[in-house]
Amino acid sequence: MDSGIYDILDRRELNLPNFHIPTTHPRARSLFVRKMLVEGYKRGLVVPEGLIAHGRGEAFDYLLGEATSSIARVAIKAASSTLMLSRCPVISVNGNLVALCAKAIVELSQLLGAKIEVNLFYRTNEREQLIRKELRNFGATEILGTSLTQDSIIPELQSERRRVDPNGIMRADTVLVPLEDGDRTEALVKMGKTVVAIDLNPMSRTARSADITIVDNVIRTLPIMVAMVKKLKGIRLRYREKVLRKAVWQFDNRTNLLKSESIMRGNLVRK
Ligand code: PTJ
Repeated sequence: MDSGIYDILDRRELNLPNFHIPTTHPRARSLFVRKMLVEGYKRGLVVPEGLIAHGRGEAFDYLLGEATSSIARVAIKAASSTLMLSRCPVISVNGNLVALCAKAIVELSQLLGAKIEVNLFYRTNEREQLIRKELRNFGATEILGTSLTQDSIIPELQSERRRVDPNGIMRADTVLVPLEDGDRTEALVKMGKTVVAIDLNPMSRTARSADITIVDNVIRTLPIMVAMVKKLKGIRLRYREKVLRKAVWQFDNRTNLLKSESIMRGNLVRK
């Protein structure tokens, strides 16, 4: 089992109402993920636009073969290493991400000692609180970015995403931005931050502007990242930094994106 969603389907960890698709159905996983998002929408975590964004992601995932490629795994190792080497890593979360991966986000933040900051494109106080509550249910203790009384502004960014926590994204040296819009990634890079993105679209501005882009579905990537960080933490201390630095140094985002595009083109010809 290499992905979180297999886990969920097999162990029925999430007991979603009215999900009657048998696990043997050829598209069971994909339908289950849709159901998770729809439930997230009904609970107020996800915006309607988030369902559309997911549809775009699904199309790219289909071309990718709905599996985490060896190319994505190289990026996951470089991303995990970068986050482990960072002084102040922050995981930025939005509605879709929390509906799909709340448990893995919390586990990853605990393993990395990374802060979690809620940063919404369609920001409302009500959604911020619901997302905060959901993350707390999965064991998160400190969640930044909700009810910002004191905020910092990301320069040159017009959307609601420009308002960030002075002790979170503003202070971070590395920001993990799963499911992102390109504007903020570009702005964060301009501010000198290292940006790690997870995006199924290797041609997006986010994918191209980030320092490390994992071209994969967040629902598969985050549990793999959790396992990767655990594995890297298991390396004897005196060798560990060398291994981490090598994974970062060997990684080239442009080459990695081209390889992901090539997987998609190959599948397109075969399908
Ligand atoms: O919760 P909010 O208010 O912050 O809003 C979140 C959305 C997703 C609506 C907002 O960030 C948005 O509009 O995103 P975009 O600009 O549509 O970008 C979403 C990107 O994520 C696209 O490139 C999709 O291909 C990609 N994507 C969608 N679903 C997934 C994904 N990438 C990885 N895993 C997914 N499950």
